[in-house]
Amino acid sequence: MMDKNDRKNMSTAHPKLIESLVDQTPRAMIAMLIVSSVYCGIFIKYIPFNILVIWFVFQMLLATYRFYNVKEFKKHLEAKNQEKIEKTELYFIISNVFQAFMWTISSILSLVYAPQPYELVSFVMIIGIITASALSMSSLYKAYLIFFFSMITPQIIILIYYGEHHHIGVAILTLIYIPATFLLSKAIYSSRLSSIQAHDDLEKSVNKLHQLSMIGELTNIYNRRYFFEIAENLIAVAAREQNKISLLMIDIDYFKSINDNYGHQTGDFILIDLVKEIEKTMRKSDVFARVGGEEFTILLNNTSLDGAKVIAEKIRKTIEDKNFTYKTISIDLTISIGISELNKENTSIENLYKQADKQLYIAKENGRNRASP
Ligand code: GH3
Ligand code: MG
Ligand code: MG
Repeated sequence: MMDKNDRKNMSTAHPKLIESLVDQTPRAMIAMLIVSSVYCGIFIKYIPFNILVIWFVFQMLLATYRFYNVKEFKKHLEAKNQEKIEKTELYFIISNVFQAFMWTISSILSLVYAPQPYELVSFVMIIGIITASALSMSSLYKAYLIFFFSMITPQIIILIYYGEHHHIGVAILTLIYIPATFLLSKAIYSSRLSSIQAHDDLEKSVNKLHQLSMIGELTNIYNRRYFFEIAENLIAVAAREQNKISLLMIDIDYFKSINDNYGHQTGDFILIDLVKEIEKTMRKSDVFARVGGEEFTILLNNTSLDGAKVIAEKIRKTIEDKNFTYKTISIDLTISIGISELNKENTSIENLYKQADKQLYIAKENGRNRASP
């Protein structure tokens, strides 16, 4: 299902479409200046020099503006500023209408100053520009259509009203050319959009897969690998900001005998229920993970050893008091907890983990159902 955000994004161009436009623009502008020079070269014999120079200077100004326009697009895309992107898109469209106006001027100049059939030369040039622009501009389809019609409409008018009879043939050619170019640009646009969408879908799937790989199968909490990844980052931040971090290592007492007495399925159920019970006692900033079959860790952010002892005791008591029931079976169980703290000796997650494991062993040795130290 689409959410509101998706729908809002649909009404404006996909950022990647704008990126592709941004990529194409410099090449398109260089090509435009080359074509403009060729036009000047061909018509310099007929059109007054001053007029040609003014016309060419305007084309250069336009190209300069378009380079600036690209820079604006890049800046606002980076800042994800939708409002500014839309505004830049509008300026892009206006600059294209101006560009169409410049080419219309060029064909009027050739009509006025050059002998027949020179206006055909400028007509063919304009048709070429429209076709090439389908490549560079189709990413912003709306902008392309506006450009297309502001280029082609004056040409049709000029050909029909000011040309000789044979120009009617050219007008008909234009009528065939219009739908063809329309379909061409639409096809380019659609294929770009669908490849971008396919890429987006793939990215989403990869992210989802990554998420799933972080989470354990049975209990739906973070797995060992992700725990080490996230713990490393949190410890780096804590070391920099001189925050306290503590680690609890939890192991179920005599869990093997529960499996042996009631079956593995009962054991699995208890694991799931135990996780839910522990989660209730936790804060948002704590990182809870299953690091072994029936072994769990909780990384306690902003918590000293003394604070961790209080939390460990709370968890221990909760599990001791809880009566686990599966089908008709009622089971009491206890846990042991090893605690360690980030300090001068324990500076890495590996040290912290080793230390907590050592303390867990001591808790087991001292009779289980307890935390150590
Ligand atoms: P203690 O920790 O108190 O020393 O005794 P224990 O019986 O819990 O011993 P230990 O921690 O060494 O054994 C862990 C047992 O947990 C072994 C295995 O049968 C069981 N176990 C591990 N993973 C799972 C699991 O995913 N599901 C079930 N049902 N049992 C598991
Ligand atoms: Mg164990
Ligand atoms: Mg155990």
